[in-house]
Amino acid sequence: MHTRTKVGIIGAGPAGLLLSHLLHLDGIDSVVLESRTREHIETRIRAGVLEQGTRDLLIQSGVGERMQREGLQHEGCLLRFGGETRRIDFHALTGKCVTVYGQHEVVRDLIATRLAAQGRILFETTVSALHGTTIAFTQDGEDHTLECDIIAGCDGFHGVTRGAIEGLQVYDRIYPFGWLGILAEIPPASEELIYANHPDGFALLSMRSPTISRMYLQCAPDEDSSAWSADRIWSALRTRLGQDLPEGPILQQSVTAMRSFVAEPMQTGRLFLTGDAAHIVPPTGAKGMNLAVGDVAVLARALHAHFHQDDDSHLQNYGATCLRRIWRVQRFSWWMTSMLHRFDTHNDFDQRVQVAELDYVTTSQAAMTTLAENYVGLPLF
Ligand code: RFL
Ligand code: PHB
Repeated sequence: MHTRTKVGIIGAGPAGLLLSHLLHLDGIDSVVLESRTREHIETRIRAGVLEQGTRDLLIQSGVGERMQREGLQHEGCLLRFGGETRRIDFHALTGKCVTVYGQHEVVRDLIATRLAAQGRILFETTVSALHGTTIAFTQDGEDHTLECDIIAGCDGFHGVTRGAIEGLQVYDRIYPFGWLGILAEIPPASEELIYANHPDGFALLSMRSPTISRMYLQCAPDEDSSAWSADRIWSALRTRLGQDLPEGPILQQSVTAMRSFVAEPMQTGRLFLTGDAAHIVPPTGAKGMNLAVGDVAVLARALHAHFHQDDDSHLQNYGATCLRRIWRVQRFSWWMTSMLHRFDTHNDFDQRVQVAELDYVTTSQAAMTTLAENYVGLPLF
């Protein structure tokens, strides 16, 4: 099979799906190629916090209805350290909130909307190579090509498109720890997220719904998640979060390594990278999916100018526009990670400085505002 489209989108994560949706609303044809099954990507548990700008974009583009009904609006979060709990009031400090709504729910909403509009998403279709503006892919064991005007590399951190960028430079930092993520069938033990810095390591209490909790524990980066029995998990959560927790079935547990990574440039010729294909952040700031959405908003605007106004200036500046924001978000994610985790290399002095920083960040109006305005999301443009 040899077909063509205006924009060939590789990857049906939040980035690729949202891009194809925004392009459709703008009358621009696209095809999404996704190596996994629909079921796999609709049940993959990942991010859970949407910035205000992400929420607004989903609503404005007509895919926010279920999120508005089922998502949980959070006006603040709690930081726990040294036996104390301090609250950051996002809404009072910035006038904005975040929404707790699973990434896989966003993915589900986008897939349903695209398919209802006869959008083309090819599942179980793996892209093997790019030849200029031709995408080579395999489906049901057969080789095919897709001819495009523009290619969007939305294929995540392990994708193939980053390798096609000319003069690629990589900037990264690998952290000496990972997160054990747990999905449990218990009502959230707090109305707001709790970020805890404890001598045994970081812990985070989050949620997906009034009956499902999502929690994380700092662990070794290469830790085998099966080494964590249910008893060990509940006991570590209670100790580190410093509060009692009801126990319930653990539905899922897995370990994620932590790293900061930026690839520059984000474009070559007619290929443009978005989301995790170009950058990843440690999850402490809850930024990964939001950054992907930010890139897509910039790319959709640039493609509008390209296809409808014969103006390529936005496309030429795509990477530079995104990278300015990406580096600020990298800084925030690195800072939150450094402030909240235990590092083997820290001595008593470093630990006291860390506690002093948490004390400052939760008492100074200026410092609380800094945290809050980054957490709810910096402006998209
Ligand atoms: P995705 O979601 O990885 O999607 C890429 C898609 O491309 C497909 N693919 C290919 N398809 C065809 N051919 C190929 N050769 C292909 N290679 C790959 C893949 O199958 C996949 O479906 O990237 P995208 O769209 O850029 O989205 C990025 C986000 O998924 C990611 O940044 C977030 O999940 C990060 N993240 C968080 N982000 C937030 O904004 N808020 C959070 O609270 C948050 N918490 C998290 C997180 C990520 C976590 N993990 C598991 C890494 C918590 C965790 C634990
Ligand atoms: C989540 O709910 O999965 C979550 C929340 C906040 C984070 C990271 C992950 O910082």
